[in-house]
Amino acid sequence: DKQVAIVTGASRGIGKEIALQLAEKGAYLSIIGSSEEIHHTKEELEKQGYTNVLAYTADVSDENEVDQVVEGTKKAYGKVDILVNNAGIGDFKPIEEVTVEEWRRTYDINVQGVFLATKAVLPIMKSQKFGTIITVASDVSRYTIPEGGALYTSTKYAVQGFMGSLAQEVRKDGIRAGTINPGMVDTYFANGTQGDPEKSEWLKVHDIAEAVVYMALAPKHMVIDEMHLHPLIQDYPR
Ligand code: NJP
Repeated sequence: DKQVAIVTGASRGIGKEIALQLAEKGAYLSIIGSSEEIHHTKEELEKQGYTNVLAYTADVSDENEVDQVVEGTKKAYGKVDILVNNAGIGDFKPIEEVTVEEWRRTYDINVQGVFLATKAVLPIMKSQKFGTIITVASDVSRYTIPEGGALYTSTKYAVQGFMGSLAQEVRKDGIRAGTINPGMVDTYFANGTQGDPEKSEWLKVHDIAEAVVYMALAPKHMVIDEMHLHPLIQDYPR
């Protein structure tokens, strides 16, 4: 049976690789990014022979746009088996330099975005009596970042709590919910450049995507609550 997956933040970085690896496993995809770049991801997937891909320019913090993606996916493929809440942003600076707008925008994307996509897929997953919801949170949900990390860290603690409680709420409906918690990954995150030689020892996008695929396609009787993955060179007191 084909698996239908929605992946948010698939324009680049981790989400793009998750989309590719799910496509390699035969999944039908809906991919979301806030920029036009999402259509390039679709083109790249098509070039590799993966043609069951719907691409949406949508902001995960916008309820109507998220609802349209989920409705469009259900209409095209008839179901939704997997939701990967991957879209996220981070900006690191001392808290007194963070504006209220930056605070709100980070919460809108990192926290409200997870809430909205989850809320939109739940009725479909409940009617199927099956579904897997995975949120790419962060390894920082276990520790603190001493310099400039208060805003970002707080959003990832929030989604960790959200997903933990959600998992218990939806278990009776046959739905699994869990988090993938990466440490430093070589992507465009926080104004970075993917492939930067200085990040040679960081995790790579395929490391995280493999963990997501493992969780998403795990046997139905098994629940993986959370996975924490970080580079050997990175560790913090836990
Ligand atoms: O970052 P990046 P990652 N609506 O910047 C999309 C977490 N994480 O892959 O909007 C919809 O390369 C954006 O697409 P576009 C992190 O918190 C990372 O590293 O079109 N999509 C792009 O595809 C995040 O949750 C590290 O530009 C939106 C993607 O999000 C996840 O990993 C460490 C959007 C971001 O790609 C993926 O981040 C960690 C919106 N409003 C956690 N805004 C790390 N890299 O070190 C952005 O602990 N996107």
